[in-house]
Amino acid sequence: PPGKLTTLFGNQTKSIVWGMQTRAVQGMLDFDYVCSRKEHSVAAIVYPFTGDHKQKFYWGHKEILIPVYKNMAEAMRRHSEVDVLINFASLRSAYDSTVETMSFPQIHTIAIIAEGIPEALTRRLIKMADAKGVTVIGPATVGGIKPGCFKIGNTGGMLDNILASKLYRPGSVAYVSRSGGMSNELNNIVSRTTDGVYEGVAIGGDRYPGSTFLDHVLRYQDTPEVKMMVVLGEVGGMEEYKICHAIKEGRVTKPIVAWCIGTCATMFSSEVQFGHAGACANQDSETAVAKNKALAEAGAFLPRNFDELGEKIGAVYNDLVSQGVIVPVPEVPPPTVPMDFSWARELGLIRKPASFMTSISDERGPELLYAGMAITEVFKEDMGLGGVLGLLWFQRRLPKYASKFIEMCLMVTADHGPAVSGAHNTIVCARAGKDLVSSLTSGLLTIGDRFGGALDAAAKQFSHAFDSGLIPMEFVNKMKKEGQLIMGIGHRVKSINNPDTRVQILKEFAQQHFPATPLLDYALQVEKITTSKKPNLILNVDGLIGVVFVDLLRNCDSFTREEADEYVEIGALNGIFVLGRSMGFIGHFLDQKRMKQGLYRHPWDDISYVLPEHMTM
Ligand code: Q5B
Repeated sequence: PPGKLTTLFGNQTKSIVWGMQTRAVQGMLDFDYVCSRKEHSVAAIVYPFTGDHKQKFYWGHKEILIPVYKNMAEAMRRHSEVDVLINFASLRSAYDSTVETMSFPQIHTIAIIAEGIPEALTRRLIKMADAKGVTVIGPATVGGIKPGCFKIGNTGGMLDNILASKLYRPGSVAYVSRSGGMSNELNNIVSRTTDGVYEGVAIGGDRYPGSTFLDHVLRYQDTPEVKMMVVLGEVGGMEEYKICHAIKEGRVTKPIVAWCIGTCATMFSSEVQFGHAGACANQDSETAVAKNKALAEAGAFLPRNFDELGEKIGAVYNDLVSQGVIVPVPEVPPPTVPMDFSWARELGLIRKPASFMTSISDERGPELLYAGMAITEVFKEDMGLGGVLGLLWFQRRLPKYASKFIEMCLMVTADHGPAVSGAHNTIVCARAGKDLVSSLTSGLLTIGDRFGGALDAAAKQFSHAFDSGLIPMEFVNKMKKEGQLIMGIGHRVKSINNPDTRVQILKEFAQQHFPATPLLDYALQVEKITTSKKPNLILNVDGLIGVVFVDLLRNCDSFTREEADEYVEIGALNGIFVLGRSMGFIGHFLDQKRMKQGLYRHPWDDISYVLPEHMTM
């Protein structure tokens, strides 16, 4: 079988990432940038669940596009320079995608980041990889890192960690550990006690890892730039004994600082399974204590406990420096990688004025909030549509009678037949073949002073007159003198002889349930005057809702006077008609569609054509 490579990664290594792991890819790109690589290490992403496309990433300050392929063969064909695959496939698909990867001879290293692959399948993968000369790192791992060259996925953590552990440039110490989490700790320890990490691999916690401690120790032995090694083993398995053997045989001659974690297992009366699948001693020789003893006897440098690991690494390193084996090189500051906005904000380093503000609802948390009230509470308290409207429009819980009144307004304004201008427009639009939203909005756009949109103006006119002390007659006369119509007065078909029961219903409710209705009383006196002139000049549905809403806002104890005036000023009240009548317009739209009504064309005999006569020159 072809031999495996000693050098897995260089500063020109190119990889393919299997899986849409955009954060991990961005992390790799940021690492590449901070290492001053000329080009980024991710050539492409393979993700079978979307079509071929390009995904945006940052390369330093610049935005770049990385291709995403549905199909691995296509990715390999287009990126023949790639020799590393980082496999983020799930435990269910990791086996198949790794087998597929091995069918491409260009790939010599595969890092698999998937916990829980069945051991039988992992063993098959190992066999296949051995036969093809492919190095597998993982499966249950975070990967590995080679400062200045390449980072597998999320290894090394975030950029601040990478900078703190100086992983942007190579040192002289190579390590191999089982745990990905502990490899982060090693990055930190090594960077503080030596000239830094040359390469580090976490082989993963599986009983059968794709590559072993010894595989990496031998690679490091054969890499001239590596001057010393650190092996962080753990309870369970016999892999560490292979290192002992290699030291004794003289195959490994570079100094190794080693420690197996899990020595506390001896304090338990029965066998303990630690976090990793392989971290359990099935016999005495698999205990951390036995393995530490064997490593020390073989000639590795062992601290007395994990806490002293850094000291031991530092001591061995200093020895190598004093012997001239290691000559520390001057530090060169790495290029600056811009920090992600969200991270900088989380760290409290920056602030930015929001582009827009909201104070009515919040969907970000576990539960939707309406004006601070959880939606489950809204239902628990049976707040109804009126209550919800109170929360969203006025940001407060209104008294029960107020919510009821709002619901009644929505009910009475829901429809007033097909002849009114808004319904007519909706119907014409629906019959022209338009969709619901277009037909609805064409109806809504007719709402204005003359039709359904007189609530706010009525509220303003009546309350200004009332507040300035005009008696109803003075108000009517003043409006007439100014040539202005009184908003909320008059109806095309309703009159004192044909009263509008909708107005009647709302009026009676307000009179019975509201604490006070001074503006309604005032408007009814105005109505007496106008209807004495013309029977259709009644207080209409717009006018009634307008004035009664002012009474509600001013007297329900939920608003200050300023707040009450502001809602009228900003035009909240027409919203009641818009919302209510939307129900009717949608009904008309559905009705026309249901009855398969064809294109409407207005009949000629209903149009008076009054063109200017033909002029002769
Ligand atoms: N005159 C509503 O007018 C209408 C007067 C007035 C003083 C007034 C008209 C008006 C104010 C706006 C208003 C909401 C256009 C109406 C609604 C929803 C609806 C609709 C539905 C639904 C009707 C005849 C004579 C003239 C006028 C005088 C009229 N209004 N004087 N103040 N407000 N009102 N809009 O019948 O001397 O003969 O020249 O603009 O409140 O939209 O069901 O249809 O649920 O869908 O066309 O209920 O009143 O009368 O304009 O020919 O006027 O009365 O100056 O006097 P009409 P006009 P003169 S509710």
